[in-house]
Amino acid sequence: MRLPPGELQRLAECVLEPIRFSGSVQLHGALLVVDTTTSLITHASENTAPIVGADAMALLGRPLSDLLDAATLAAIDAALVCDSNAGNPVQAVLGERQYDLIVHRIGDSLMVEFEPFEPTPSEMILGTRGALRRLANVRTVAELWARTAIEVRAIIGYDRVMVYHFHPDAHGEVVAEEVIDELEPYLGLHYPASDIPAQARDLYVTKLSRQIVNSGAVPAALLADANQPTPDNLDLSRTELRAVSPHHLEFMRNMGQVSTFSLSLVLHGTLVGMITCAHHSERRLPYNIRDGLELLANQVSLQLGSMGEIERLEQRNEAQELRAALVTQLSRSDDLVDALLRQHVTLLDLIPADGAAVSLGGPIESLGTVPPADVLARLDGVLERAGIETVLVTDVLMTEYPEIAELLPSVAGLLVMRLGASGDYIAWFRGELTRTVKWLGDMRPSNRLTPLSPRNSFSAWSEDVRCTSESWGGTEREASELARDVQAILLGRVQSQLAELALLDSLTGLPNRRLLMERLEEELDRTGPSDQLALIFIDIDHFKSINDDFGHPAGDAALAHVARALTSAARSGDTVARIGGDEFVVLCQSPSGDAIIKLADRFLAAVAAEPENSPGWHVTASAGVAIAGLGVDASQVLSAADAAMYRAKVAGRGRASA
Ligand code: BLA
Repeated sequence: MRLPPGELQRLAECVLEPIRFSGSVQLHGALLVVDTTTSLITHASENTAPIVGADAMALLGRPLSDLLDAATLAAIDAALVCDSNAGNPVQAVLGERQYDLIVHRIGDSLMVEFEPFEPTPSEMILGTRGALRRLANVRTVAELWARTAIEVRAIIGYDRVMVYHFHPDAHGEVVAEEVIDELEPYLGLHYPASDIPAQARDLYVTKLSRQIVNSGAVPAALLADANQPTPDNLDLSRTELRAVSPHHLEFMRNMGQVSTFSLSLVLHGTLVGMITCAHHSERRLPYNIRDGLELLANQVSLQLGSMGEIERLEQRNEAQELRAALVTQLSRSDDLVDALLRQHVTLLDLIPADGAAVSLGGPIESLGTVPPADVLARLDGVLERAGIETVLVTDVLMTEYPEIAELLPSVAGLLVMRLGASGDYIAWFRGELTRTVKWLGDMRPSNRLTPLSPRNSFSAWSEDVRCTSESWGGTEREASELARDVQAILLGRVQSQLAELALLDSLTGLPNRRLLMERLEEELDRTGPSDQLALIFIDIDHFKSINDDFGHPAGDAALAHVARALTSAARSGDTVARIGGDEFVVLCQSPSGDAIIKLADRFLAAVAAEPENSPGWHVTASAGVAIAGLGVDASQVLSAADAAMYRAKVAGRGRASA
């Protein structure tokens, strides 16, 4: 999709903000950092007094045991042994107040976050369990998205719960939403990639949920003990309380969001979407519920993954069946272009498009709406000059290949497979698909204070997307496999043509000596020596004198005349062959000795008939007949027929002898 104005600058600059090192925390909890080698507090958030009842400056340099009793310290140690967050939260009591401590270690630092304890409502726990079960029964991606929004809002009851899906170009879309009636719906709206910059997405792959309690609050800075690294050196990636980017807080305020809770949808290490819950006033969820919802989001991600995989496999199977049907058509047809364009399954069934064209040696033929013939004739040359070796696939021809688009003004989507250097190709064409994309907020620069500011207003804003076709969505894989099949079939045809040429006489098109001998051997194998099988050996009388008197072209014409005469006199089942020079042989099934001589006479009479167009020359021939008797092989039968023919010549030519 075309980028909104200023988006490149935002994409380049928003990613530079070091959000993991924000050096401050949100006000609803406090963070202490402890050096694990000395057990002394090295850093404290400046809001420890209201949260834990001790001044941050007073805590710096003190042991953690000044604040927590031995049992709590032992529970922290035990929690740290667990993988990931399994040991969290650790329960602690300070004076009258109870806390969830969320602990993790990073290098030599122990991070201890204090969240004032709030009991987890039992309906939230039951709701989460029920949701996990119900979501497991959902079968389609769209239903899963919708159900997720319904379930999450039923559990935590924020004003608005949205499911985002990230498109391959990183821009996002609200694909499901549950929202209170008073608010404008955002379902179906798209938003630019820079709304959630790349470094934030990287972080969300490992930190699977975030709670932002008050977008209007100024965060509490971290303070460092003397000689300790400054707080902006602390990696807060895994903390719950990390203060988020001021750009994002401004975004939230502009949207009217005071608090949010977001969950990552991660598939194979990639953030594919998010679930974001927003509320118009301060809200805070107990750690146990946040953790439970992370499990729910994980289940949704796994389900999305397997549904996507099933969908891909089904599409692939369907495409493979269509391709197999096309290949069967190709292998059964003499005319490959006909098999691709005009039979039961066509190129447009394999890959839907407005039109398809095929150039395979002969004239370029097409189906559906395609550019004019003279343009199709130039297409391969244009691709060659554009440096396209085999495949071109685009759904924005005008933007990606302006020089090719000039030739094809009505085409927005083009998929071409070039078939070698021959100029042949298979192409699919798609026209423009005018779509309206609805954006979350006006994308024009006037809707931002500066290019790096979030948008001021988020009301739906429509933009027409031009010059794009429907996406080819990976169909080039089918196209390239089909191209490979077509090339293999073409190669096979050329090879069998060559093999056929080796068995046919090039002047007359009759079987040559090799093919005759093969047939004779086959017949002998099939029937065994038999007086039913005969060879008639026919030799033109005084052939040399035709060449001498009328020239070689007349000699060739005489041979062609003899071939025609013998073929027309032959009965069905007889094989007429030219075995060399002026020698012809007819292999035939013969009822008896007398009948075969009669048959030979019939051939000689056909040869002696006046040739077409009275060329001036006239031919006669002599024939010898041999029967494939007992115990003879193919070459013996041929020699016997040759010898008989010789006897006929000696006896005065123009006759047949046995
Ligand atoms: C983060 N931006 C985010 C987050 C969301 C959005 C959901 C993640 C917050 C979280 O996980 O809790 C965007 N929120 C939305 C969108 C909707 C919504 C699209 O409710 C739609 C309805 N943001 C900007 C600009 C910049 C920017 C111009 O608009 C940068 C100059 C930055 N957004 C930005 C940053 C973060 C962010 C840096 C990370 C916040 C953090 O985790 O520190």
